[in-house]
Amino acid sequence: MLARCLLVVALSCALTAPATSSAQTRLPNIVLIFVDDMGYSDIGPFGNTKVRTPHLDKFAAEGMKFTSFYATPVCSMSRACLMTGCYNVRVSIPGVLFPMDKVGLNPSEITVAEVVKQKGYATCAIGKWHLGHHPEFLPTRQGFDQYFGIPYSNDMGTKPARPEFPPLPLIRDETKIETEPDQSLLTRRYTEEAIKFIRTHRSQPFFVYLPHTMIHTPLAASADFKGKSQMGLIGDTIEEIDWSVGQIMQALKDEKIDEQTLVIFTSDNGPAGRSAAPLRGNKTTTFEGGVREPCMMRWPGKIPAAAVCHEIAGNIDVLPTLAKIVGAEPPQDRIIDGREITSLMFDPQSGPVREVQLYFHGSGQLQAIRLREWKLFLGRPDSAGQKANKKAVEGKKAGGMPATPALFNLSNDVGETKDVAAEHPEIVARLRSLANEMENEIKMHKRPAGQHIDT
Ligand SMILES: [Ca+2]
Repeated sequence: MLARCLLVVALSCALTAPATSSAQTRLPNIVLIFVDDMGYSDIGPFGNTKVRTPHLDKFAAEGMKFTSFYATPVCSMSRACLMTGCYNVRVSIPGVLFPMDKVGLNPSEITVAEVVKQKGYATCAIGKWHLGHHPEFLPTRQGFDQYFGIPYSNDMGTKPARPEFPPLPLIRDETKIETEPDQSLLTRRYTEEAIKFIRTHRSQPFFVYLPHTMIHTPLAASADFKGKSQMGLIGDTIEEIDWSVGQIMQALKDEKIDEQTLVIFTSDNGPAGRSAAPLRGNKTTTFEGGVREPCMMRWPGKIPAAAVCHEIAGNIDVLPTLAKIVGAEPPQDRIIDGREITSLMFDPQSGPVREVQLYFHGSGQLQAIRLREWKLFLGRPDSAGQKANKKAVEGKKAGGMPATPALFNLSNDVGETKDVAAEHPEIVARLRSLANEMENEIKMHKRPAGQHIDT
């Protein structure tokens, strides 16, 4: 009887063996595409009808769009969030790092690359790092096996006209291999590097982090794209990014690993000097147009196709989410602000994971807080951040930061047009109190940036 039972068990195991074959139990590859300065409505899946983004349209049809996915108003702070799972203020990374700065992401921070490396992932960063350009801060010191790219923004060189800056460096790993590279070729070169890495590491789990230099100014597109869009040079660069996505998806298909690969596509902040309509404001502001980004995720068989998730999520959730997916421990010895959002990825109707979002300005000032549908601008006294915000949006019909508390209901007013603070004093009080509490906690438990010491 026992023998017969064992035989039945053995047979049933044999019959179900394909479900546990190595191809299906292998940890998924991860490709994280992070565009610079791409606004909420810059691509077809998020309502742009001028640019042609067929590859991103297909991506949306095969994956999930996130409509409340938060970055921050400017470059370095978003990358700090993405790499650490924390608000940038907690890890003391300012809004934007410059070539003369001596600070960078502290080498003691545990990045998302270091998290997946616990599980043996091959890792590479290709593009704009912007978390410190001194050797001790480079991607190769933060969990990435390889690095290729420009370590900060592409307007921080001697062209177009910033004589105070050194020539823009193009770095491989930790070595400067070129200066002032032809920027019209960057999207293409980054894409080729990513595809080479994918093909070389097809037989092991890999993590490709691809933070594009485009579509940050000075804009540049290769000859195949320049002058081809209906939206000027910015449209050309967007269409080239779309091409890049298509090339990467094709490489994954060619290698027969696209079904074992999670691809995430998003951006670091709102559009520079352009509209993010229907959102208010743009880059540098804490209006939705400055910080709410297009985001899509694709993982066949795991993430439902043509799905939309409206719940709050953002850059700070990427590290805990990828840790969950690869079965690694997120850092236990420090506070992580983000949450793992796999429940949303697998079922967008499964209910909120994170109900609160804090809106820090590049100056470090906490300017607003969102709790579910309610967003409160704290209306703090005139500060550097408030002045900077006002300056940034003047003449763009966005208006400056509200000088007194202003409440918006994002569920019916995503454009932040109607201040309803006077009608809901109890919600204003609750959100103000929550903001103070969360800000104080971060101040108490913030961690220092890395400090470069000249030798
Ligand atoms: Ca940016």
